[in-house]
Amino acid sequence: MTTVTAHLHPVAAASATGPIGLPTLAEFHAAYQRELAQHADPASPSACLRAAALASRQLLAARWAVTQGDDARRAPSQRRVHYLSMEFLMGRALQNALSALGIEGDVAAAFGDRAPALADVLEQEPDAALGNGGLGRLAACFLDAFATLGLPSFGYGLRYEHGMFAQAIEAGRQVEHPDDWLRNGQPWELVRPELRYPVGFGGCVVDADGRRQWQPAETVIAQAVDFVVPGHGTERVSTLRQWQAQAPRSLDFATFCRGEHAASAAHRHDAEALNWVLYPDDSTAAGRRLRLKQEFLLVSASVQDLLARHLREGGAPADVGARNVLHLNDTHPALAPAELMRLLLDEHGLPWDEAWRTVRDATSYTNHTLMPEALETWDLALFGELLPRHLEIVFLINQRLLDEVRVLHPGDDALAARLSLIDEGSAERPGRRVRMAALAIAASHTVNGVSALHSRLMTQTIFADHARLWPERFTNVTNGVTPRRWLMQANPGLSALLDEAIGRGWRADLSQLQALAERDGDAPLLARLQAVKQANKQRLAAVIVQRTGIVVDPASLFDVQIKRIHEYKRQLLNLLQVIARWQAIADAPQLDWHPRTVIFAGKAASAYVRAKEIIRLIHDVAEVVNHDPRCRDRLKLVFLPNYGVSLAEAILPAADLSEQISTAGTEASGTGNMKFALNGALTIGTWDGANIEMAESVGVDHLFVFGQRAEGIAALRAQGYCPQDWINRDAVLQRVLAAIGNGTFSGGDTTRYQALLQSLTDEDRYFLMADFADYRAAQARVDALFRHPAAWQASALRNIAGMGPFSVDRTIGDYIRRVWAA
Ligand code: 26Q
Repeated sequence: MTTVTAHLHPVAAASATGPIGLPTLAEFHAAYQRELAQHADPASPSACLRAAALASRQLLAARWAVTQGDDARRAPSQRRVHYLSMEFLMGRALQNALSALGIEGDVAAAFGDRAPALADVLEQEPDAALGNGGLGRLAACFLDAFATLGLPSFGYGLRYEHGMFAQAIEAGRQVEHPDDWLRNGQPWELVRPELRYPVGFGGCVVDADGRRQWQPAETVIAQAVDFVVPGHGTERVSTLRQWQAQAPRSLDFATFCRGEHAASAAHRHDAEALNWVLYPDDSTAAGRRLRLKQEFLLVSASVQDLLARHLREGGAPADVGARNVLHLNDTHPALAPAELMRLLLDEHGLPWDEAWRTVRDATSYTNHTLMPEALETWDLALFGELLPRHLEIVFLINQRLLDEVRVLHPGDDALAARLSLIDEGSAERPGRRVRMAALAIAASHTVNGVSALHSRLMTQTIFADHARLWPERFTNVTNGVTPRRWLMQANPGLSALLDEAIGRGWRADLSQLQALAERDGDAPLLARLQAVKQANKQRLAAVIVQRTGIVVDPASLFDVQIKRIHEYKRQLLNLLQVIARWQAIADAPQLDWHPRTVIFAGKAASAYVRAKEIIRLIHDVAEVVNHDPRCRDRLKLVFLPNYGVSLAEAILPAADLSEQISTAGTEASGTGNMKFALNGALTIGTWDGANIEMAESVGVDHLFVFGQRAEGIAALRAQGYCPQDWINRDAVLQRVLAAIGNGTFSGGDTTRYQALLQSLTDEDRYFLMADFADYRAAQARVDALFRHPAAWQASALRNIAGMGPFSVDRTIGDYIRRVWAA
């Protein structure tokens, strides 16, 4: 029995933000001054940013060395966690580093008189946005917990030169611009010249000395670039190691000397292209090929690195699993167990069964989505061309798997076909494909979903056959978020209030928030909670006018939906409700409407036409509503462009209402829902993902729950759902759809939203029509409660109080107990 245990430093509550010691601050200043002196314009915010980042990095590097030494000497039973992810959405690093070093306050003071304000310096830093959304931000929160809990660990990712695209809005439409986050250099990065691994592609497999040997046709070098992740209230750090592909030779010297300068470096272009962008559009064959190569680059370099470290520390190849965890953040790194098999079989000569046991001891996998179309598969021909030895290994794993199935379920060929790692193709989708989730499950000792509902549905739907075959493999670990970034740093006003009310210990033990629950009759506390919210809303109002030109009333109810734009997340349902509200106000402006500001932010995938139409419709509706004199200030509609980690930090503390309205059974967990509630927003939401567990923790009366539940949705689907029936019964809904259709929001153009409308009236895949009336009823309850500020704030306080279980520290504790110690 092996274990993973965090060091679980008894975090002195006060040390989380307080100075860890004078030497740290003095060292920081010395390093800071040295860096600044080298700058042409030392008073500029960008010079201060660079100097502060380099000075912080220097202090963190010292902690890194100590942590590495401690980890190498860890107890024999303790496993090191390797978290493989194609995405890490780290956001900015400086404020987090200063706060972890315990010198944020001192640095702010020191910056004040001589240089720009610290806040202006922090604003200079570009987000590290090497991810798309929830899955990538979860990985970043995990690193924070790894470091804070003192868990021996590495995050492994790719160093994309262009992360998530920057979103601009032109004439109401999303326009994508490349994200040039490295343009001013990256002071946080530590290149590790000694850590370089060859990664092969293509070629053939031969027999040599009784072993299979892969002879790749092409090799690139994976160069390690480290990013130190500081822990809070501890001197422990974790490491995010990102791979940069390089050509094995800088240039072909003979070609260069012949004067063919471009040709002499052509191979460099091919190698470096692997790092250009996050998620190349996979609608083209060239894009898919690049994506598969990226996945293998991540996997191969990471597995070589962990194996080398394991051997260096004196481990035997067959003990890799006893000493190491190889965790797959969704299936994107699912080639890792195949690569570890290859190394153990072909390089270390382990027999198959021993190698397979070792791999399965090490590997675990998290699924993040039930959408069948998001389940990754690879064309078998492409797979075999790029990774011939890995395809052989996949076939061998499959053979043994199917033998096991035939013994347990003789004659059930249909079951065997469903469980196979290979999809044999169908009339609609011809061609054989490798099923990455099936590979990940076969290679893992434990597979988890990310909320209770999601984990249950996972074993009842997409992985039902696997769960019958291997029920003991499946478990749940509900997501969580880091209170350090999402409360302490994003919301200093609320943090200070909490410190006074319940002490400072919540940073390291979020369950302490529970002490607030009994205080919901404490009028002075509720008044201060409201004052903090009001100040945050004022700050956001300034951001809104600066970025959109729209003036909003900070006294209005801030109703916020921020997340990727996706049909299942139902931003469109929210917008339909906004239109209905506008129509009602226009009908009877004399009534006592409580002012509302509806705020959206989020990016649409560049090839996702329907999601882009929704962004355009939001802008078209805003144009009409925001200029309707009958509305005056009772309704404002805002779309904040370029949503990302930093914008979320500005928005979340200012929200009154959090929109979590996905079709029940579609949102695996959600993590924004937790961040909102932690910042004192009330949730309007469906019985979906982690909303359910939040309701259970907070008390269901303190959320506005509406809509069909997952079982109801499944029943509607089974009956043959007909959206038109729901429309026919609802005059408000008819009027809303009519307004969109008759060009009210498109200058009389009746074609612009025809396809979008038709998707609602014909198929309505996400059941907006079925949930519309109940959603409006829930919104009416929101309006009613908001008229009673004390009651609203009491509910807000209860929401904060119930967020203890949604700390990422609890999540990682669960992984340690349920997944990584197995
Ligand atoms: C699939 C096939 C081929 C290429 C890429 C993909 C792909 C890429 C990214 C599939 C899925 C993703 C991202 C999924 C994701 O972000 N899921 C979110 O994960 C969060 C953390 O667990 C949850 O809170 C969200 O509910 C879930 O949507």
